[in-house]
Amino acid sequence: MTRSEQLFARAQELIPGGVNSPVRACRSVGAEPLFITEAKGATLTSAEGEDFVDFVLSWGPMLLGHQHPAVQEAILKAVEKGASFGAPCEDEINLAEEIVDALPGVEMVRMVNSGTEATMSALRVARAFTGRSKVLKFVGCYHGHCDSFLASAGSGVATLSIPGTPGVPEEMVAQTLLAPYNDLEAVKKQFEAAGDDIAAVFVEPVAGNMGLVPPGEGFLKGLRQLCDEYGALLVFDEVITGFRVAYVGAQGRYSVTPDLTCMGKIIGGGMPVGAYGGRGDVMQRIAPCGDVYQAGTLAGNPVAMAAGVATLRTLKEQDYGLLEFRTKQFAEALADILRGKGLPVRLNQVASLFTLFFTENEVTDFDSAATADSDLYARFWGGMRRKGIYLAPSGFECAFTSFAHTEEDFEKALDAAKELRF
Ligand code: KE4
Repeated sequence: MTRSEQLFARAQELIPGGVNSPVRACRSVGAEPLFITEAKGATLTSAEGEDFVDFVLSWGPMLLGHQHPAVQEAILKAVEKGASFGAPCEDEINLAEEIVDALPGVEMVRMVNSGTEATMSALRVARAFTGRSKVLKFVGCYHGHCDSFLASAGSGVATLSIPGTPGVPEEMVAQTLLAPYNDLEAVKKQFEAAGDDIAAVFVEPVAGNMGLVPPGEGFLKGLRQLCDEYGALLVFDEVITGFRVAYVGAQGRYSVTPDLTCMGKIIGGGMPVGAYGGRGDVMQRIAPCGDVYQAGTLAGNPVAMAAGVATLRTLKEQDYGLLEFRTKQFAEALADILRGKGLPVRLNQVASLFTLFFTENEVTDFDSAATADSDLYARFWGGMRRKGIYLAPSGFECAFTSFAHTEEDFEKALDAAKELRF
């Protein structure tokens, strides 16, 4: 037994499935997880002492790579002054300032501890502000594990083929309306049928939880128009895309301004942070300013805020265009190698995010993503991991690159792919 196998056996006795988040269990690729002991730059080291080039990056946060010196120093400095105060600290303002300066749609922001908390709180304030109860989401988009968003969700819900989650009351699900991603006509129909009841449209402005699916021409603008027409709030879930598809987020990249924005991942630099923000008049409804209650013992934690501030200030100086170009070259080379082996491959890429779908079809929504061959993905994934390349253990996720990935890292992954046998 390897050390990871031993640890996983022990974990399964104590933790459901041996993991604290289902996607880590690697079930859909027929494998067991590696336990990680250390991460630096773009390298993960497993409990066996083996190194892996990391294309998961903690599911997105580590855009600067692991242990970036500025972030590491900020964390260590902050922790020397105390782990938590339960009272305001200056870095909460500094992080809020960086976010408000960067994202066109954010005038005020509230910190929370995860992406899930961000989306569930944004939904609450959207309902309060509009006085309406329904929410429209897209099939295959994932907005965390709050009840309202678990209808036809992506990520682990899709990977594990969980149709709806027991424990979510029917009445709750009845408040959630669905439309296929990139299908404005379907959204229009939902508004025509229930426009007066729809509080908000939640969307991943670039979908990352059915694999990577970019918004089609005019899709986000069309959502903006429909929300305006019917008085609903447009909410961008930028938990993955914020500070990744551009420093100014997807809202800056595609020039569509949402009413509210949900954030997470990168803004905490690897620490557990989420946030939601947006129009001042909406955000002012939140207590203690207004009447919508939302709170958190550890929200605005000083160590997490310091990591976030250092991350965003460092990212501001990075060349996003260059990383996008390098990622494109790498992803296209990887796709070509696999096509050269006779495999059907569709590549979707935006900035430092990409997914290789093992299908002939263009992938524009969940149904087309689901035509990808999951057995082929599992074999690709297993072969790559055996050669030291760490990819997301599901075809319904995206691959992430970082400013820490070197040309050697990319070469290593391409060499690994060349040696694969299917
Ligand atoms: P968290 O609660 O996991 O911090 O964030 C939820 C969330 C919200 N919105 C989007 C667009 C997200 O991608 C996520 C979380 N993403 C998953 C997988 N892509 C994180 C990994 C996991 O669940 O363990």
